[in-house]
Amino acid sequence: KKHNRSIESYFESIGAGASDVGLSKEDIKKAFLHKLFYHLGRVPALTTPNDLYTAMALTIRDRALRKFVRSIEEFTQQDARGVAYLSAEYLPGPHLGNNLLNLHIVEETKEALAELDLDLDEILDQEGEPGLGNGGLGRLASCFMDSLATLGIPSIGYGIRYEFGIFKQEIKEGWQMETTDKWLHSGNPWEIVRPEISYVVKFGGRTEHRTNGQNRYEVDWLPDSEIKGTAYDTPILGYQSNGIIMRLWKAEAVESFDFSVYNIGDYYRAVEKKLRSENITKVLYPNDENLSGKELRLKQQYFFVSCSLQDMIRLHTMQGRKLKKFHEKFAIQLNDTHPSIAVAELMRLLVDEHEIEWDEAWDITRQTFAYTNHTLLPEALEKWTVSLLGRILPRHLEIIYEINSRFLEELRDKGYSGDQIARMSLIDEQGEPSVRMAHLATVGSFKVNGVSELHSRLLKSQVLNDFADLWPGKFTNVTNGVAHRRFVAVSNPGLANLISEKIGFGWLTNLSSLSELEKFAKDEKFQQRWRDVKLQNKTALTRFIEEQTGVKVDPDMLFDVQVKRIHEYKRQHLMVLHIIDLYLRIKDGKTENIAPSTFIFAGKAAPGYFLAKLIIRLITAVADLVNDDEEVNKLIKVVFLPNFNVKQAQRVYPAADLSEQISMAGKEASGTGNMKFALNGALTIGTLDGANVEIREEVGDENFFLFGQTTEEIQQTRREGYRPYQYYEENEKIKRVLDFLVSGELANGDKDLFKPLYHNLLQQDPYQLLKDFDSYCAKKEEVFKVWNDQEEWTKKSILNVARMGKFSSDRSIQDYCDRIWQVKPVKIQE
Ligand code: B1H
Repeated sequence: KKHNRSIESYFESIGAGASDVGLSKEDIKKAFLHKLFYHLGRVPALTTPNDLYTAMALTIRDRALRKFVRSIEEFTQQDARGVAYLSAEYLPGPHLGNNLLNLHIVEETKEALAELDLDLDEILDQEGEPGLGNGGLGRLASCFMDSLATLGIPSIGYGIRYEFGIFKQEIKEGWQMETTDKWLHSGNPWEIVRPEISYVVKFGGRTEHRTNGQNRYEVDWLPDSEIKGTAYDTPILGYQSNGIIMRLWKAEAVESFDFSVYNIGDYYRAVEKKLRSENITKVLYPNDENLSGKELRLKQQYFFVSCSLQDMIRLHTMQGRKLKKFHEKFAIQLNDTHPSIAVAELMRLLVDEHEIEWDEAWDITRQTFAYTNHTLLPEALEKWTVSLLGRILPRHLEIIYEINSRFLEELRDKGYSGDQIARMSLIDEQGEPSVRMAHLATVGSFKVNGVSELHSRLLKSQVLNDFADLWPGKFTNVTNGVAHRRFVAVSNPGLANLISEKIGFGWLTNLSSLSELEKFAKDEKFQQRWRDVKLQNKTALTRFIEEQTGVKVDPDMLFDVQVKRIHEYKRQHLMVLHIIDLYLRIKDGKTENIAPSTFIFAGKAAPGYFLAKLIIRLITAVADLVNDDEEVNKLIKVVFLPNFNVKQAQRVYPAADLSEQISMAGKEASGTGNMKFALNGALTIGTLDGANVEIREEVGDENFFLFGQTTEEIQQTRREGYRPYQYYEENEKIKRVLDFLVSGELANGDKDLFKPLYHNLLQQDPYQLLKDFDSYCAKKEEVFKVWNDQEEWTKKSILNVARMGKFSSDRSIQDYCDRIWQVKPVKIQE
């Protein structure tokens, strides 16, 4: 209490008291004009849209900081156990709208701007977004930041401040083209650079081993280069709570100039070194679940991990705490294996730099880390060749060998066979020797989790089964969730208001209370309003689609949407095959039972992933064919929206009627788009994959369009020797659709263009599209039937929303706290 008063008076004394960062309309207006003038040197008549946005962002940032500083204060004062989330990717999306909601000042801000003849929506639309991630994994990290802040968990998110995030996607003549994402070009009002928080990170060179005077074995690492990492902090506010930091590291040269070179007059070579250092955080690898083993990527991973661990050690020891109690202060969550070199780095810091004995250091390390696995795809499991790792991180390779030799010794003592030991080793000796990062993360962690029930089960029975047998208690599940405040309250205000009007605001902090909507599911008046909201959202999306693609679509049609990264396992092309089937039916005049539909796709393909890019080309080819055909376009239209990102996602989910979650069972670890759609009232057509399984369990089988083989059936099919060609031969519909791909009717007569896809499906069909095709088409017929009964559809839509309470990331974070971190919220008295 006393402390609290003193901090309040401190705030008053520096002009940051409650009245200085007031939240009334008048306060906001005054502060906004102040920012415009003193920060940007503008008067209202001469501002650009970016000036207006920046001034408003800074106004809100002040108010955010005021809250946020209180939580940092309190976390430190209470010496609470905290969480460090290590993630190579974040996708926060635009900050302004979310912060307005969190501060509860949407209306005040709108009015303040209206008095200045300005429109809040236009200002919100100015904001770009930090595209510092590829897809679901990066967005999950940001949903978790939102929930950590809202729940008041002492925590910090560490990552990389890529200068260029995920590429911008444009469509040229139907093909994906990549251009650089210049997200920092108009400045970034949300981040605060901390030049005094910086660390040196070493690379390369060699090690020297010796025994010192006290008979202690010591290792020196003599690197051949050093790079400095500087902290850039972005405050992440919680809903009606304080906030946490997302701390991103930027690489710089230790010295801006190499003076020895500079002095002899070779200015350019001196600058070159600086440029080379900055390369490390230059650009995000756009590979999503398809790794390329590049040296620069390993450097990125080590760079941010080393900065983060050094920072945690500083925070921990700053207040006189013992390093040996590090694990009591921090739980470190590894977001996939991307930061898993942290296991070796913490060992190095403890043993080499802080002279803690190996065994004790290993105990500390294993009580600190927990590892989340996000994929079972073999091509996404990280491996670094011993030769590359040894060249970039010679000391870490030694430490990994030491961890491994002790681990394998343990297995030998337990009587494990040579085969088993080879399978479990941290080093893969088949082919070029390489380090299995998932094994390093598993051995170095006290908990390992998957991201949905199904995925966690498969993790234990497939990829990490030997480890699950050895340490059954180590494995657990935390089903993903989403920031429902961003993805419903901010992005779908129409629906949010309707919900709040009926059941109050409790759902914003306790999503389960959505269940109170169940009793309105059959209420005709409520249903009508539910549909009105959806129609409004669809109308808004219609305008956006026309603006972006030139295609006019009708908001009364069924909006059938698949938005996510383009990948064969996600089977965008299964949806395309069905659209081609519809097209052919319409051309045959067999239009009965087809509900007028607009098929909407969006998503990026990894730049080097040929088939994924060809799938985009196929979608645009089908779009051109369908949309230009008078006979067809009254019944169906096809849209590919370029450059899917968080901002666009916030427009798309609220406008969807049907959510496509059609990956081959066993491949999608969780999916989180599935949750965002259902929370916005879309019904799902999906396989029993990832979190679809749990969504269906929650919303009820009768409110979910299930199709396709189960994971077990997929495996059975493969064991029996799947021959896709047989389906082509025996199923006329499949034959017709596939032949159409190479008929020349697509892409202006080009018969060869889609041959690679055609052959892929006929010869391998690794994701069993042909096997699931009939089941998918049949389910689509059912979709059309239900759609034609709007009351039935609306009832299902309401019930979907009412039963989605489980899928808030607040619940996921609570699960992490209870099952993994053993961390409790810190109460902040205002
Ligand atoms: C997911 C990735 C991923 N799983 C490597 N794995 C990457 C792997 O740049 N890389 O090298 C980037 C991303 N991403 C996704 O994680 C899963 O596919 C989704 O099913 C899941 O919902 C999401 C969050 O858990």
